[in-house]
Amino acid sequence: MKIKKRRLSALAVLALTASVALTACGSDDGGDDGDDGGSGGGGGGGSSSITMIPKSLGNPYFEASTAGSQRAAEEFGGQVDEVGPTGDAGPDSQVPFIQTATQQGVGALVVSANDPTALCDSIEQAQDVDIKVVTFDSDTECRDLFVSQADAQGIATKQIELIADQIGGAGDIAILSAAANATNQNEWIGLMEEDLEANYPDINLVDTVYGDDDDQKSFDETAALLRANPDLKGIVSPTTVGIAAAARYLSTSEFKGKVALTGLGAPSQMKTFIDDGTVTAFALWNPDDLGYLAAFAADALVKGDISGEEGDTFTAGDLGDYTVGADGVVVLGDPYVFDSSNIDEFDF
Ligand code: RAM
Repeated sequence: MKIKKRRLSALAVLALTASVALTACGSDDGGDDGDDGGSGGGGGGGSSSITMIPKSLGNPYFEASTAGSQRAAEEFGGQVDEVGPTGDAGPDSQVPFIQTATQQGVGALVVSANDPTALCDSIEQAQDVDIKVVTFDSDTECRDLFVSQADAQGIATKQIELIADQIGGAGDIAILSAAANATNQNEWIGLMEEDLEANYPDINLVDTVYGDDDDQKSFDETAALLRANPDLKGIVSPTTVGIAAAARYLSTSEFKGKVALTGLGAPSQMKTFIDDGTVTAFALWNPDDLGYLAAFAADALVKGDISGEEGDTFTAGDLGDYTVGADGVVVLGDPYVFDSSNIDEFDF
């Protein structure tokens, strides 16, 4: 088991919440709060200043990944500042933050992209002035490296395996996704569809809906799905925001225990729903480790230790050594399944 337990203490969460709140104050207009840490690019061996841009602020998943990257920066002697859209995960919602960081002359951007192509003009402008660009969690078609949480095929297969098991291998299911353009969710959905087609003739995917990684929208979409599909046997939600909102809806509805729910969830958000029997099992990786690895990868690029070529190697602190694979992808590890036997051991 590669996943690290108990990485995020209650104290760290408090400190993180405070730092994210402070950063967010200057974020809505593109993050130009005048504090870029003053450290510049750090190319050629200095300290790396990194701007971390999640899909949106306020998602506990990204709060954990930012905490991981800030912990990494303490270890390699750099700085990570988080900026990003508040609530709007639209395709180009991250562009102003990339532009501001470019003007500030940071060393690297670490981005979870809301769209595979919409950020590319601004990312290429950053690269033109030698800013290194690492995507993590959700990729773009333009970047130096993608730090992937796990193999996409493995993530897709695991979720279908879980739902098939939970509905007895037959029946109608639906997907509750994040934003309609999200690179990561769309790749997983495509692979889940292929897996269903090839291996599960008795399971029908009847609908895919989008909650935009917004809690209320995800909750409402769950209610609408169940109204529109009275025979639904299960829901797969490949987003931590979606699965938590769907679980909240199911937990007080007549469908609790009758409609299965699985997908990708944060144990801290899902514990209540495992404990009350709404959900039996779901998967994820450690988002704190993902941010930690992405920051070390960015630092290695800024310092010129790697260029992002296949075969490049670098050390990511206590996670150990990583090798850049084909297409500039670095993989954190395998997805991990959480259920009532282990949920109490995790706090991210
Ligand atoms: C949400 C985001 C993120 C995804 C996780 C599983 O927090 O959509 O991109 O990786 O869920």
